[in-house]
Amino acid sequence: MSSFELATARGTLRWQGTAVMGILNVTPDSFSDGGSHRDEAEAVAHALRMMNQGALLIDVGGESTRPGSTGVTAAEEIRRTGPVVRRLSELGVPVSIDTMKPEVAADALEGGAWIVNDVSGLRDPDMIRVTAGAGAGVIVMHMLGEPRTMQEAPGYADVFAEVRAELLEAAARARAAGVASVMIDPGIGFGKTLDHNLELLRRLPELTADGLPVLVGASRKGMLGKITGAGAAADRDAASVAVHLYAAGRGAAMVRVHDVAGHVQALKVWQALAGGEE
Ligand code: HH2
Repeated sequence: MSSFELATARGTLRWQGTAVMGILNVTPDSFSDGGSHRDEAEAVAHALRMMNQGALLIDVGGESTRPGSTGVTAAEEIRRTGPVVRRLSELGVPVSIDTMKPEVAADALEGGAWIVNDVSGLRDPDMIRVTAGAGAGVIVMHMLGEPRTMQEAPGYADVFAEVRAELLEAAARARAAGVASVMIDPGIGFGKTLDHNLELLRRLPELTADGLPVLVGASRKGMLGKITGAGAAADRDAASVAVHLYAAGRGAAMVRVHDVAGHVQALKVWQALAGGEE
């Protein structure tokens, strides 16, 4: 089983095999859990529940990036995420901030966050500056276009080659600016058809071969609805476990999930079996 490490100024995350990142959306409109954790106390309680269930860290997001969403201002995003990030940090919970905005990242890092999770793949140069300045780690995700329009007929000449090249380029920019810990993520569902998503997942070993830890986030996403016919996002937890076990088998260092308990249980069994094969 591979070992991974993300060193940040706040602390170092170390793990073996595939770790679980718990999703905490403090938004009114996220596609699966929008509106359920708007109250600060409830959001913190949910995060602590996920940590008790075995999450390694909590990803706090204040802006939905579901297909078609139009975004919110930095001030509104900070209003949603700032207090929750601060409370979780006081409680010793490692937090990543899921944002495309340097102002929001800066506020979260000041409030104790360890890692910036940027679904726009560091398009804004200020994001790298803010992250490097705070000694934070970064997750670079691939997205084609922007959430409002990304699912309108996404096209690539070679999806795997393009996604890989963009991720490596952004990771190199971050490293050159002094960001020590970088994780990459192919961005399942972000400007991708079902076939694009499937190819990216099948070819994960080629992405992990580049030496950077790889995160996969397919939890409850539309591709799982397409495959299974499960229309409601909340009905896709078994499908989420299936896709993430597949990713674990292809070297994913971390999976980003809503159902932490189910994933931790499934990964323990999978790792007990797979570990014995080595
Ligand atoms: N997916 C979502 C949001 N952030 N970050 C990374 N690194 N990888 C992902 O796949 C990813 C992400 C979208 O899912 P969710 O947060 O559940 O929904 P919404 O954007 O509607 O809040």
